[in-house]
Amino acid sequence: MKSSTLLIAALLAAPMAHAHITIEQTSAPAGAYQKLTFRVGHGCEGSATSGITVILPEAIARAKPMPKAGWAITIGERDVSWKGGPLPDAQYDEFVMQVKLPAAAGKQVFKVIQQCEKGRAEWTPAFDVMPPQ
Ligand SMILES: [Cu+2]
Repeated sequence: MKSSTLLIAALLAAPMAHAHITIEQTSAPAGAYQKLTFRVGHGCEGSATSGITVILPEAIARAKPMPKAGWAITIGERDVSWKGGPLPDAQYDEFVMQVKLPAAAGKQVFKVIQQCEKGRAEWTPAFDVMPPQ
């Protein structure tokens, strides 16, 4: 049973070594038109990424995604999706959008669903809206 215990320990530790899906930019003033770059550091436990859906926080009304070769974009009421690739687990890529930040300062949390050829993962990257300048 010792080897299975080690395997479980390795699986629990593995995600900590990754970048997950994060937002490159960290903060900007309220009311600004802001570029957000969602960074995809790996797939789903080795499986290639075939889709990314970004669900907007309540305070952000809409987003304009940047076109991306090899990926089809869908713009929904509260979300933006890219489907295509696939992006191999061993490669890195970025998905970009522009949003209008809310008038009030505060932390905005996005929900990102990563769809892979096998399995999926969910992330909650955050962005800080600073007081207007
Ligand atoms: Cu990770």
